Amino acid sequence: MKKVLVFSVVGLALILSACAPALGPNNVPVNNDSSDVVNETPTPGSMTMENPEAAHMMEPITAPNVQPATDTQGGQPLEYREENGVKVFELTTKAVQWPILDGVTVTAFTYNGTVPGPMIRVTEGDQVRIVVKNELPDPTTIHWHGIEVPNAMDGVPNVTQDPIQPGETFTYEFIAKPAGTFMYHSHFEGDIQVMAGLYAPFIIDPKELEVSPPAVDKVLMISEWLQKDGQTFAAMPMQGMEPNFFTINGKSFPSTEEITVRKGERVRLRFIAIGQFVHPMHLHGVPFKIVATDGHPVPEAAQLTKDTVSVAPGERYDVEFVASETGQWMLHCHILHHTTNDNVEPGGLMLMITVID
Ligand SMILES: [Cu+2]
Repeated sequence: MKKVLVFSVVGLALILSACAPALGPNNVPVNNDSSDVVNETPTPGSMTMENPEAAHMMEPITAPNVQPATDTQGGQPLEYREENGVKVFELTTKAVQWPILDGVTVTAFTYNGTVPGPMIRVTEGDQVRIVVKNELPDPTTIHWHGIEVPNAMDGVPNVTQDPIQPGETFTYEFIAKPAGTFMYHSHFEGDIQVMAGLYAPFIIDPKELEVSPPAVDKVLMISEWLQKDGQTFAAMPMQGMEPNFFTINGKSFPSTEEITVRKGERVRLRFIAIGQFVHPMHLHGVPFKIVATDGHPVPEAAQLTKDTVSVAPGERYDVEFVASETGQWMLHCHILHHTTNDNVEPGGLMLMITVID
């Protein structure tokens, strides 16, 4: 009986509010016709449908005759040759079938056939030259994220350079500075090409050698994938395009690499988020100190002690800890959907740190 009465009162109030004109600030009537509201604020998905130029971002990543990757581990140091004091690196962009997990392979756009691409590691002040050959079906450019390069080397298509067309070669050259954790990635249709795998670490070591370098110094590049019915799409924070696979250095757990360290040794992890989602990375067992942000050292007195650090797209955090207890300690993202493979746990952004005696 009481319920009926409550419903009647609520129902009456709704009818009255629907009949009376809604009042905005200063009692000015506002137009609350719902059809207008729908037209004025379309959802991203409907924007894409209505905008043919944007529709390509919802198409699968494809290239003619994509071959399986021949290397299985990404982010490995890239060899260089010296020419008149210049360190010369060679990169080729190409599509490969990249295994992120046993039985799961994505169609990836890569530097030299791996995800992430090879690590460029030099010393502060080095003159570096990077020769880029584009073997993708689409134009591309490379942006040297966080590195203080001359404007013409910044890699922004149609602003600082013409896009590198398929089959073309472009040469970047600059002095590596400052020291720190950086990366390089595509800046052409970044929403597609970066999500397809065109990213890699770029580490600039300080001129003065570290007095006591850590026993383990590991770069961890984090990204996301959307793999549906054997096709790969550029994952993004948009309805219908959300990721279902998550990778650290191009691999999902349990295919992520294991880090082994002796008890008492110091570990440095360089987190780099290159996808389109934030990842609060959490370490079991011991806390860590944040020793550098976006490549720049944090003064000791300002170093936060934490066990979770949120790494947003484009950010880098260098963290350090001493492995003080033996055992298998897990490092994982604390958005727990990100520790699944196609919605099945465990998977995704998990990595095991094994501390031995
Ligand atoms: Cu996450």
